Amino acid sequence: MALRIHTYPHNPRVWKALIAAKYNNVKVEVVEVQMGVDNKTPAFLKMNPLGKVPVLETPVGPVFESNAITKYIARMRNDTGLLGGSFYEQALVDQWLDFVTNELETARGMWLYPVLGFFKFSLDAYTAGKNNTLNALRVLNEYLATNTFLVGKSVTVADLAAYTTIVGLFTTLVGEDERKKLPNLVRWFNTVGHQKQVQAVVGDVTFCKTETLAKDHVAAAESKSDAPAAAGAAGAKGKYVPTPEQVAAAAKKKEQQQKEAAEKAAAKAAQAAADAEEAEAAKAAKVKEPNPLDSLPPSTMALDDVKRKFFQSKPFNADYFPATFFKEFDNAGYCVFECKFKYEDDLKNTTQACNLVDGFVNRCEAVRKYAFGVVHLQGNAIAGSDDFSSTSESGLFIFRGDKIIKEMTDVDDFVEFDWVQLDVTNSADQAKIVTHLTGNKIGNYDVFYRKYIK
Ligand SMILES: N[C@@H](CCC(=O)N[C@@H](CS)C(=O)NCC(=O)O)C(=O)O
Repeated sequence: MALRIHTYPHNPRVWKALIAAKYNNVKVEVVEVQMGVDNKTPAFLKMNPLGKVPVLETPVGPVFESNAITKYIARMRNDTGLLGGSFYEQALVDQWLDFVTNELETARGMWLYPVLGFFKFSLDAYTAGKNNTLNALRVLNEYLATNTFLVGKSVTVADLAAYTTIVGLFTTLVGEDERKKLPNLVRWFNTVGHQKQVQAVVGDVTFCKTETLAKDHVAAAESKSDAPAAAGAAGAKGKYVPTPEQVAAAAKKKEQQQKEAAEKAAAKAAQAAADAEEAEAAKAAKVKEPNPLDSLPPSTMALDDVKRKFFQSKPFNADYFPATFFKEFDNAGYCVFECKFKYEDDLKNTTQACNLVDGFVNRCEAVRKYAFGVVHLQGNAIAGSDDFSSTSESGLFIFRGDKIIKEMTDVDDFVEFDWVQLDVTNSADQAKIVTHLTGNKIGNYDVFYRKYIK
């Protein structure tokens, strides 16, 4: 029997389990639950007496609680490392899972659920929910200043739980201004979100510009002064009971106040949108700081030409570097560096090693304008398996100027590599350049994954 997960569609608590299933290549059938109906049946209550989703049906019995479900699926394959490597890493995975559930999810619910119309708005709950959520996000942001992922060097279920919980925050509540204060968290969010397994389940995420308020939020704040009158109208024995006319007049007054509040909120929202547009336009108009690389003496070689000539045939023009590049290379205007990833232990799992390369290449976006690079994985093919052993990662970059460019040293991964400058006039170094860009082997190892930064 295949695993079956019972849930309503687009449930973030289920996303983390489905993403883990993608990493582990585990088939999970999604059984759609009509809330309030299917989850109240005796058969469902037998699987989860609380009548809550998700529930996972396994060949030996049901499992409820989304973290337990996610860990069950993560445990089905050891080599993907979704539960952490060492004993200590496993504890850290549990630490962050508990943090997400207890510190982030609870607070997020208090802030988000009134906006989604699940609960009535309450100012106290809103204030506590928002403050506690932002505080938890600040803790994550601080931690991610020096860590690429929550645990170790690759994605674990801790990242999946945090990511799927934060999606709703970034799309609905945590607006642009707040996100600017959380740069490490946003960088991590984008890195996790770019993983193909995450994309396959969650897809692209559109960030909100400003916080969405609950419909009854503004109205509740405006009508707070009515509270004593409403209490007086409760009509308990021996207390003042208003006449039907007074009730009608109070209702009319309240309706008028709500109308005014709605108009005020709409005007405020329009003003906020206009302000945001103005700020955007001002930002676009602001003259960009000149990049010193743009004021270098003109070069006889254009990187765009190098890229175009190298890729003019598919997958690349193998003759271009040996036959043309070394003759045309402008030694005064460019430099070439070889790089080697320092932590081979992190490459033991082939899928994760490929993910690491993809993440690094994604983070090199700003590098492309002034560089051409390649990164690859090499190792020993294991007979009868898609995996490789003794994997290492290395690469090569041609940079504008005479040293490694700032755009590169700004990339988080930069410090995880050893960098050595190559001499383009030296034939041994020329051979290295050709091998990095086009070779099928590095030493005795097969190059099995290669990405260009172009
Ligand atoms: N801690 C549980 C929470 C489950 C939960 O609250 N599920 C909600 C939907 S996301 C539910 O089924 N609510 C239905 C109800 O309370 O009747 C988990 O992580 O699985």
